[in-house]
Amino acid sequence: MTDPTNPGPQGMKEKLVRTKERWAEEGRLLTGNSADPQRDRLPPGQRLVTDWPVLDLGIQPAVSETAARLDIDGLVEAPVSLSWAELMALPQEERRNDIHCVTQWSRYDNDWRGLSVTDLLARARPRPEARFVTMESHDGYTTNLPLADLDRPENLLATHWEGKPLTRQHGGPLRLVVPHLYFWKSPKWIRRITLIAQDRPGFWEVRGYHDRGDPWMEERYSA
Ligand SMILES: Nc1nc2c(c(=O)[nH]1)N[C@H]1C(S)=C(S)[C@@H](COP(=O)(O)O)O[C@H]1N2
Ligand SMILES: [Mo]
Repeated sequence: MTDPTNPGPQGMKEKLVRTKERWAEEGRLLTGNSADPQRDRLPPGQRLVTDWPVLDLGIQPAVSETAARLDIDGLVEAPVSLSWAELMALPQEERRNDIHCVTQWSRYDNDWRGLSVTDLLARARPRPEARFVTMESHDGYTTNLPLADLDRPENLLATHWEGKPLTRQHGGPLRLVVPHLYFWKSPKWIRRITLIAQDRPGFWEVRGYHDRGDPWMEERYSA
């Protein structure tokens, strides 16, 4: 059930959120299988799409370039707070990866351009007690990760998709992409990454979704 301490942003589509909450309660789409990411490209219970579905809380904030900042704070030696211009002056990197959404669709070979997550984290100098992150977006969405799942070379703070600036509906101007976990762990319109010592579940994690969300283990829902 919805955690009253995490009611979610105002203006979200309550019915849609309630439906996804019910899926978690019912364990919908669970196959009970796991798979080996080295051998099976498609995780259990997923089906391949070639379009790119849009999923969010129904709030798609228009984030101007003056509003588009990124902060990395919390348990760090050197908090990072970068304007859009400062972010754009950093080296750009490319990644190609697959997307796996918990609502069952997967999409192969997405080409991204953006900023290295590992470089930005290194710049912030995490303190030894930092073990998790909580992330905030401009629509009020939050999600959490173990720091080790964020600090991986394949992750990207994406500004471009297939050579074009990331559209507003897909989280432009800046979104995180964490391809080894279900896509709800990849916040669109990202604003802040806070390093913390103890895990703090986010929007979907308090609504029955798994804390980690590994698609190969079919970690759709919490037990
Ligand atoms: N800020 C924000 N990020 C978000 C969401 C959201 O509602 N708000 N939804 C998540 C979910 S459930 C999915 S599946 C993906 C969808 O990204 P897409 O719309 O680009 O396919 O974004 C994730 N990141
Ligand atoms: Mo999702």
